[in-house]
Amino acid sequence: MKRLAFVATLGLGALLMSGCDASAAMRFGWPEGVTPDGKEMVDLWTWSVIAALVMGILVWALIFWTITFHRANDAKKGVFPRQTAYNVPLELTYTAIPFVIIAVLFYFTVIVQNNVESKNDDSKVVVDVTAFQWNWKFGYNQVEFSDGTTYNGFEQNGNPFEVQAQTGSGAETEHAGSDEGGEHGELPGPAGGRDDDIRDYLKFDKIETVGSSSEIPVLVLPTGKRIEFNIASADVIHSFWVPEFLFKRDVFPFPEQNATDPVFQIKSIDRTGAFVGRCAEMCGTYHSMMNFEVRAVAPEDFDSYIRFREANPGATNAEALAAICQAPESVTTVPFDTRRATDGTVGATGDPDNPTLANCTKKVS
Ligand SMILES: [Cu+2]
Repeated sequence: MKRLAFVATLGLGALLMSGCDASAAMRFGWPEGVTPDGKEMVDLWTWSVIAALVMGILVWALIFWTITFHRANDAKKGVFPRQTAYNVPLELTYTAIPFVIIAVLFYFTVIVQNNVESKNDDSKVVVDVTAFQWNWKFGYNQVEFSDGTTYNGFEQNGNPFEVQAQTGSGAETEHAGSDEGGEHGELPGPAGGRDDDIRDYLKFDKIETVGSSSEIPVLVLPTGKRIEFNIASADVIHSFWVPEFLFKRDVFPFPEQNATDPVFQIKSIDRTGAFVGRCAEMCGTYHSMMNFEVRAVAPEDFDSYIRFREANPGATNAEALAAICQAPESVTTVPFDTRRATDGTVGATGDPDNPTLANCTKKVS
């Protein structure tokens, strides 16, 4: 008993001294959600784990009680133990209790899921997300500025090859994503054996941010506003995942034929900062390097950002970020280094909680 108490104290001590605060410990390994939905999901997760732990402790206690106090001793050896089968009330009880537990978990899961998946027409920003092997393109389809004015950024539907041909070489780089060529940022090939000319579900916007093998795409979004994402893949199935949103959704090619819902919304992002995004569906060779970054900025900075990009169509995303005093490149992740060499700087390159530029004056266009 003494030894058991010692081991328990040691375990508890290790847990408490490992440096994680109480709220982090209660998330049981999940990141802190930065959206209202994320927080709701953390609560569901926390209570589900607690329910499982209570059940686990009960089962462990029964096991240890049995092996401690009901061991076969000399007096009991060879004696057939007392039989307790066919105790109908007891059997009904332990059938009913798990059923109640499952019903309660199911109830709260459905409530949270419906909340997370809820949509309305009140989005202030509509973003078109295009996933391709192996990067991302983000376009601003609709924006409602803080002063109530709106911006319509939708250009056209179509497949990338057609759009290139129509808009010429200037747009080629913009739409193709990579001016580098390499396998990392190349144009996607035909999908699912279908012809390219029916990829008319892909959307192209006036303001787009495209990742390449040398630059992580940074998607700038405002805090405190409902945001709609319209996701589509140009080739295989990808998955849009921002761990701190605690939400991921598969990105399909041909969403209609695949009977998937490509639209989801988040109610708001509750704080400024940089949040890494990843592809969460095994999509090929460079799947694990298919990262992006969500940069949540104050609404007025977001307005300035969009106006800057609108007024300076030739400017890069990095220049637009610098214009609102944000770090011009991603701070949460870096592009995959194809040289497979490292100088020790691979990983985070800045402070995700404060990715602003020091001593910087905002250029308001
Ligand atoms: Cu992918």
